[in-house]
Amino acid sequence: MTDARTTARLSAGCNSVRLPYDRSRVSPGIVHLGVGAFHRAHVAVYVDEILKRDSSWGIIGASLRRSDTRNALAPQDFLYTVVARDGAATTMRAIGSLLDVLDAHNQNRELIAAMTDPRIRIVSLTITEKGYCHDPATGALDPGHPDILHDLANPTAPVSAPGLLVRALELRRAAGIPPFTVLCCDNLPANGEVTARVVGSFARLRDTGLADFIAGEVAFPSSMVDRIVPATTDDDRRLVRETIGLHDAWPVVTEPYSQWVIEDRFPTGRPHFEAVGAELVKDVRPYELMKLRLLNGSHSTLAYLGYLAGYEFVSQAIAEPAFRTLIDELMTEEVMETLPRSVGDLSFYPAALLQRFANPALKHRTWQIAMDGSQKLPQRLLGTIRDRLARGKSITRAALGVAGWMRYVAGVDEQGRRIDVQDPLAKRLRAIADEAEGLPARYVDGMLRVSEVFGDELAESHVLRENLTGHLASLYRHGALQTVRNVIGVGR
Ligand code: CS2
Repeated sequence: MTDARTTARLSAGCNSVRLPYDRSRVSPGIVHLGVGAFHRAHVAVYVDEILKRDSSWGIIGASLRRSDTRNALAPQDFLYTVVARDGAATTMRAIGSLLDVLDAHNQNRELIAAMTDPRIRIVSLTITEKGYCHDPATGALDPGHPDILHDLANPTAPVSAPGLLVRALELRRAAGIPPFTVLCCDNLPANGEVTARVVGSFARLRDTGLADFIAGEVAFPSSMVDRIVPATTDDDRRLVRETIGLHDAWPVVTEPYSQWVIEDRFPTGRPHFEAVGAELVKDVRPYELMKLRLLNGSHSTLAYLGYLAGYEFVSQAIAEPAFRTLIDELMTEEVMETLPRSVGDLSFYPAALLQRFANPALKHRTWQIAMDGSQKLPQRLLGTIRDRLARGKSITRAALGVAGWMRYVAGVDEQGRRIDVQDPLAKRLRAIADEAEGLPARYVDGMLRVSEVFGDELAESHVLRENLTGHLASLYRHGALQTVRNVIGVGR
């Protein structure tokens, strides 16, 4: 931080930062909930391009959990640098589409006022899987979730995304302002439907008239988002400072690749997204399945097994030939067959993903991806497993990913060190591991009863149970790397 004092800070007043549009003329058209690194390297970049053509789509961001993003970005007028890197090249650009970042707790009234502003026509979301306060296995709202209970008791000062959306829609309805479109940009299958379901259920718990209004008037298009964006580090800040000569408190470092597929359902208007590289389609589902099962399913598998094998970063894990083969086989021999044909020829996709994972310029921690597994596994690996079991096909590799998660959330690594397991269910999962006293079959049995993750049907599958028990026994006995080595090639 001494650097901040000695180096001029990125700010709008600084001549070195030139945007290709007049930022003083930009007005807000989008409120975005969840201004993490991903949003700032993805939607905010597409919108930055839009602003060259149409200045009415600036973004007001909101952080639902932390105030650090606002604190870092406010002194630099919410400008920041996006650094796109791979082994060959590094490019940097300043992004000006974010006009403000509000802290949902300390600036709750301002946030609700922004969401009620008639200029806002879209509220988009990247609040991560757990932000939906839902049951990951079914996608239904969890009415006992602490944030939901809070918002039911305090409907005018909500803290959850469903609570904020419902309150703002209620105020807009009362004021005769047309509703905004809710655009989910999280890694969930049918993410628009999931959002509509949790928002609708929450509204119904509050007021059935309001729930009917939302069901009839508000659009919740689905979208598939893709860009690998690791958490920002001090090394990233240093790189930006050395390159542009300015201190940026919160740049984001990402890969060159970016994809956004959006269901075209925006009754209250939208930016010309197709002009800036997004794909507007009728049905996003095939794209979501492709991305969640191939990319995210591989990512989670690599994260758990890679962490256990001692790899800090994804690029290190994928450089290990056994891991690379496992992930390649997971995609080509297990996931691909489960994907709808309508998504087109995907033969290029696994190799392209392996190359993205190998990007040596990204310091993407296996620990970061390992977070919140209970919320991620259903759509990343369990869907593949369910579909394959229904066809009587082998699930060896996908089940190894799930067993890796079980081994990981037990909370102790292969060297006996504590793992910092970040997951809303962490305590409960750890208790199940402890009760199993090292017996894989007992541990698997306890885990399969976690219905928020496995639902009812998978818990009954003997094939899944046997696969998980065998893998887990091997993970404990031989370690992750040896287990991966033993598994690759199996079932050919
Ligand atoms: C990752 C994703 O952290 C994770 O769980 O799998 O954030 C992944 O990098 C993105 O979905 C890529 O689009």
